Amino acid sequence: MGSTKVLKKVGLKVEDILSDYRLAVESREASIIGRKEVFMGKAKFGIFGDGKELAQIAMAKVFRNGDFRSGYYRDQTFMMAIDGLTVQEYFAQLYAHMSVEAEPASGGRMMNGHFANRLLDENGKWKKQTEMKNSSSDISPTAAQMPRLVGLAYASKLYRQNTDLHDQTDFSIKGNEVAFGTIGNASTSEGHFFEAINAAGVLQVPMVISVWDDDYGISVPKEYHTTGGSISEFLVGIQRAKDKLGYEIIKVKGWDYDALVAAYQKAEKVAREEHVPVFVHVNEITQPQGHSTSGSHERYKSKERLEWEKDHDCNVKFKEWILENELASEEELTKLEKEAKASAKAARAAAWEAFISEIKQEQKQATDILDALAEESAQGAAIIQLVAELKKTVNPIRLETTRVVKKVLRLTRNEETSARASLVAWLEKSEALNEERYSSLVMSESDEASIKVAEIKAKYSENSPLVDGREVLQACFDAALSRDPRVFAIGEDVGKIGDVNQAFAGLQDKYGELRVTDTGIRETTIIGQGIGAALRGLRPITEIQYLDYLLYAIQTLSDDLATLQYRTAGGQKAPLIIRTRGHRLEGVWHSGSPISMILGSLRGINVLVPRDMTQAAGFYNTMLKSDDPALIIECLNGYRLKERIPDNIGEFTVPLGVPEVLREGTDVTVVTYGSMCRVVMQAAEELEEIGVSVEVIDVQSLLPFDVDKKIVESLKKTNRVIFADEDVPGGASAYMMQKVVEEQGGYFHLDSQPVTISAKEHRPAYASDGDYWSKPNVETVFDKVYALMEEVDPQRFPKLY
Ligand SMILES: Cc1ncc(C[n+]2csc(CCOP(=O)(O)OP(=O)(O)O)c2C)c(N)n1
Ligand SMILES: [Mg+2]
Repeated sequence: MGSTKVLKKVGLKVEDILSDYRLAVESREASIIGRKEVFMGKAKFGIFGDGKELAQIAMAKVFRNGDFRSGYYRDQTFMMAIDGLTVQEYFAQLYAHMSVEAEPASGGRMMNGHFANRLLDENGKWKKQTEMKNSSSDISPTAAQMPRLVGLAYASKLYRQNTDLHDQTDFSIKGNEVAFGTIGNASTSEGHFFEAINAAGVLQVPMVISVWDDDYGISVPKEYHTTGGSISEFLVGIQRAKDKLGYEIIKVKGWDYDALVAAYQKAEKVAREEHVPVFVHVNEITQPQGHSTSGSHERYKSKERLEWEKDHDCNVKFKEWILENELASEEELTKLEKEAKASAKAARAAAWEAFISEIKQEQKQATDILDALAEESAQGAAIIQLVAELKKTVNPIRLETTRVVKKVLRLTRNEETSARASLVAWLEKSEALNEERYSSLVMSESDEASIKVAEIKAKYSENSPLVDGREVLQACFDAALSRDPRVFAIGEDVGKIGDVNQAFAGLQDKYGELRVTDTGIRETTIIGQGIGAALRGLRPITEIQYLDYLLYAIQTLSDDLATLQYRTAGGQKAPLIIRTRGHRLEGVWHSGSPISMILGSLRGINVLVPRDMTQAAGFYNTMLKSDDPALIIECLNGYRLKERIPDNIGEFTVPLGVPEVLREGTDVTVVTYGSMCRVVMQAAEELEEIGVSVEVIDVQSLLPFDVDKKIVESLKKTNRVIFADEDVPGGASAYMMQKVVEEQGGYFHLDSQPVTISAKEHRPAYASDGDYWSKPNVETVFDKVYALMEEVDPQRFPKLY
């Protein structure tokens, strides 16, 4: 084919094509040098995008401002092609350069190959997404990018179809943005992949999902992963037809430049214009350096396969194509390759210099003080030796200096010199810096942080109606939906019937199907749908029907949502509210008590456990004012209990981390939450009848927990404490005990050993008797409190049984 014909076919100029080639070579060179850096000990681990350059360059051509990517660790070339990553930043991440300026995706917190742009400014406020090319932040678990991808695409549907959102131009221009996903072939075996593919097909959202198919997942070939060996053939049933909604499926080879360009032009057009999801299967992709720095692919690929990979290397094929079509000469390309390689080398050197000079500078500040201290100290010789060894380190890292400083402070513990004082000051400053570097931003630190939302007390008047608890929530959600068009609720049975307990009853009729929406039974993509939409400026309330089913979504919640602010060092946020109901119903899968699982896996998300629907409503109002995510667990057995609707139902807020004393007492403090509040209050009344005075505290919010350390005040009065809940022994009751007895220093005020009350080690058996002998009840609480009193005064409180 003549060169003009070719240019016409791909719709590109020669210089564009040569610039693509240059980028392909530069990105490849970055992969090659990156691997060497790891083997030289300058970085801990490396995973690279070599072999996958060309498809990414083609995809980048149709990626516009406002669009979003949700991908994985192979996408460096795409990120470079959209100007979302420099080669220097790429290396800064490889080295773990703890600086947002040097490494904007994660401030050095994430492993190499984990990409993201900064959606937030330095104050944690949204930047204009419609003026940027956006990439949601990658995570390592395979296919974990899929649930979020559904939400990123779903946001476009809402922005297009809900005209009340058309003025949100920082986030969307009438829903014209496409969400591009990428995933490895082997990762398509995960449940998350299938759930997300189905969800996006049902929802009909503008999503283009590409599979980078290199036939392997580490060492395991495709026949172990995919029925029939081809994911696009597996999925033929989702192909749309005249009378059937579905996907457009496109199959293309990963080394075929003009076919790739055409494939992505088509994919984008269908997704952007028609809001139809597109599945792009890019096969015949290679892995020139194998999977990662953890091993070589010669161990598991045959000689023939390795040979085939050499021949089908996309950069090699691209060069052949350029030459065949006479778009450039061999010499021109060689010159271009040289330049690209030199540029990658220079970027590596600059990244290393920036990274290592900061560390060396910090080390030098410490060694200067150490040198001075050696002169003054009786331990001089030992210090000189430690410092000499430290200075010898070839590629120093921070911990080596800190270790030496701490050793020297131990050696000189009996000395008091100004140099030693300077060393202590150095350590304190360094620890504060490292706290900031490694442990900040688990939660939002903006002025919208949930912890900063001020309390507005609920107001009542004579006319405040007494209703079923669910109606309190219904009034709260009604107010939220009418106040803010960005708020929407989704979940199983949430739409038409207004959820299984009817807190949204009638609200779909009032606000329409886009605001209060039924979903399929697919917990992890319900959460992903929320995360993606929240990333794009919306305010989703996503419902998990019963707390026990949170397990289906726990991976997405834990790995994606909970880590988001932290792993991006404040570059991204998803203020998602997850609504669910738990604590108490009946049986093994409806008992709603896996609270320690939640506390253990969801740091980064507020975990709120309101005792009734009014407190729950206050938490919803608080969270809708904040930019943090929260899990709000309503009491399953509380929807029909009578409560009064506050007059300011849409405004009042319940502050986070503030426990409430439900009943004052002097003998024993019982700390509890959720449905157990009513159980403990009943037991307290019965104990009062025999002369035991119980103080009952509802912690209300487990994460954060009692931020002003108020509970210990109660222990100062009662000197006895019980932590009661419905989780397993050693679960959330032990968590509360650690907080109060250890963190708050409650230990110093105790005259009796601290006690926990929990459910049994198994899950509750079915029906009322099963519940009675599996979970704590009024009698359990009565007996435990009584036993404490018996120990104090056996005369007054003789053995009961
Ligand atoms: C949930 C989970 N299981 C296992 C791994 C370890 N792992 C990392 S990459 C990988 C193979 C992925 O292969 P594929 O999806 O084909 O992507 P490729 O690396 O070939 O581009 C595995 C098993 C992981 N990161 N996450
Ligand atoms: Mg693969």
